[in-house]
Amino acid sequence: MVTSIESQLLSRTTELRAQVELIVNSTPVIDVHTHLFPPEFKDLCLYGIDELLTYHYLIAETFRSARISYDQFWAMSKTDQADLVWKTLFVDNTPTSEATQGIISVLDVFGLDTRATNLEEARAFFSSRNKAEHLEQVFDIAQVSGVVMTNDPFDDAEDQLWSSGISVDRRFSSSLRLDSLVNTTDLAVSTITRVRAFLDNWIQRRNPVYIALSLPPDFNFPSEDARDRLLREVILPTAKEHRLALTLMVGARRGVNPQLRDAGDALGRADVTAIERLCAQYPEVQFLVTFLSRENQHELCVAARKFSNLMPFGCWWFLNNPSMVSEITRERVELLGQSFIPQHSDARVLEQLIYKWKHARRQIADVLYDSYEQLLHNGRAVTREEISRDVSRLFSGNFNELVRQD
Ligand code: RAT
Ligand code: ZN
Repeated sequence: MVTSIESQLLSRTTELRAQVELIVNSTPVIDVHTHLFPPEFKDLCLYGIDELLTYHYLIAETFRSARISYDQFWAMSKTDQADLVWKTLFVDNTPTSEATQGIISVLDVFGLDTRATNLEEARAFFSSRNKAEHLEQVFDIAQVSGVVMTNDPFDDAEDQLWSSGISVDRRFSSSLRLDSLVNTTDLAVSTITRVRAFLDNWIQRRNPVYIALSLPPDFNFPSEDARDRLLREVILPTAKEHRLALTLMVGARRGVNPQLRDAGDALGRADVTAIERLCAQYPEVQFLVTFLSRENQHELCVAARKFSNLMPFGCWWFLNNPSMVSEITRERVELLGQSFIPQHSDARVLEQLIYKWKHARRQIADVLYDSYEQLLHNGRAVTREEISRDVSRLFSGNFNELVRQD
């Protein structure tokens, strides 16, 4: 029986909201930027309550309330650090920040006591888990179909694991992260040639889905510095030759407080026109771009309207809070329709996939509902199939199209 389009239209707002929530919560997502590794990477694969609580986002927050020196904290074992984070942020204070709410979401999903006074129960639960089964369950709960790792070709620990002949879980794609190259290489001409050969070889062996680089707020293009030369002579030609997209993450101010170690980075407003010039000069390269400063978000949307090889993605790091995700996703929907990638998790610990995607989906569903409701108000109702098509495009279609290498 053929049903008429009229009968499929979601013209009642209660039904529309229910369908948007159902579709957003059940559509699998490709997580386009994480720091996760599969179990085959042994100690690099982080999971469990101690890793969750010693996440650098939570360490920074702990120092705001606990009376402890940096030296004392770093001298503690991971278990003791986790105990201190729990006591400080979850027992002595109410966990209202996004990073603390994330822990609550994870404990809750596994039926663990979110008001516990210590970590005994949570530790017993996570250590009883079979790693492989746990991974399946986490991917299933988070509705994540694949994740992109962050792979440093100059990291010895990673290199040893790759070279030991492991076969990597197919849901984990590699990416070629070049921060350490840009920060350390001396730029003799011979080095440029050698670096290109090294990268060609790495790409052939590890098959990354893109090349990535994080950049400071003062990033400019063109410019007279060594980074510019690396971009022009190594990174962009390599991206072109291997038909790989270039992911640029702009606005990180590294080591603002080195005593905080990984938690010591901050952000700064950057210049979006540098990205416009890159997109204009390299029209054959696809650029996936995210900015860390809230102030750059609207400019990035406008730049993306001008360059179809520019794909805005994610609400990165300090922007991965409900209020920011809501605001940024709204301006993207209003300026770009469905031609962007709304979020990535940046997860470092496996179970973070659960909360980062649960929280992001809630904001994304709200924004999409509001835009369909507005469309209805303006005279056009949507169907379930149209919502599914839109969400699939946002959650995986745009990325798949961009990294397709045919
Ligand atoms: O969000 C983070 O965990 C940061 O520390 C960074 O890793 C950032 O996401 C990056 O990839 O540089
Ligand atoms: Zn990251």
